[in-house]
Amino acid sequence: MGEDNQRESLIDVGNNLVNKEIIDINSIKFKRIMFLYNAALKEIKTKIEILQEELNLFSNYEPIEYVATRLKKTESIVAKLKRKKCELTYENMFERVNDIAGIRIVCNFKSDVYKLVELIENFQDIRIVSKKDFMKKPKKSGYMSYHLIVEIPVNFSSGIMYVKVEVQIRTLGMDFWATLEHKLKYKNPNILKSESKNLIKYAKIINNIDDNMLTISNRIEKEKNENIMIEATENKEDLGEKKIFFKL
Ligand code: 0O2
Repeated sequence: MGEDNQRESLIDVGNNLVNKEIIDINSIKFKRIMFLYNAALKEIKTKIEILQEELNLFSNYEPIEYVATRLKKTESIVAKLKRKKCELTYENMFERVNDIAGIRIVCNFKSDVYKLVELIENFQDIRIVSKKDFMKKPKKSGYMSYHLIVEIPVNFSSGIMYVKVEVQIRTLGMDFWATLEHKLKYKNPNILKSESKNLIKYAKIINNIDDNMLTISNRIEKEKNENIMIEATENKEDLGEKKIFFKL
């Protein structure tokens, strides 16, 4: 195949995928679509890792505990389209399934989640499609998290394509609950009502713990800053002969 033909097929990838054709999960077309999402996932993962390193190095701020990425399984894409009562077309796959590429950022404290949202919104090259704050307004199940749908620019030889990625940002506590609830109930909704109630109860307990951990962190930070201020003042008053030490 000549270079021109190869290039043409890439342009094709960009222009002709979003149509009303019925999805064929064994086709090259489907493989190409998943390649686009995977490329977007690599891009956003790198962006978040660079942000994380920058925050650590320049501001001594370490809000991110870990980052995980995943491409949605084929059967889950199809199941989601069916759940949304959509025809199984490529167009619907692009337009109605927002989380084919997903990245999860797990933070220490609730305040870190909001800081991260702000920082991601400030990225110059990405587009914010939508935001859902399930921390302020948890789901009926008890689920808490912050979701952003973003469009990531990916450079291909034929030009730039914007590809959708779902960004889930939450605390360690929220992630612990969501991971277990996902296994116990989310994919298995017919569990006993009493067990659903228990899960909601534990979501609330974890939320309280998250609040308390943040309060402790804020108190420690405040005390540290006060001690630094006292030390600075004492050092200024000290004419160089006497050294005063403070316990941190
Ligand atoms: P999976 O298996 O995790 O991929 P939308 O198109 O945005 O209107 P959607 O996509 O259902 O509708 O959006 P929503 O409600 O923001 O949920 C997106 C994802 O959040 C889900 O993807 C789950 O990963 C997670 N999630 C939402 N609600 C719950 C919940 O109650 N419990 C848990 N554990 N996770 C939840 P999927 O594709 O549904 O599932």
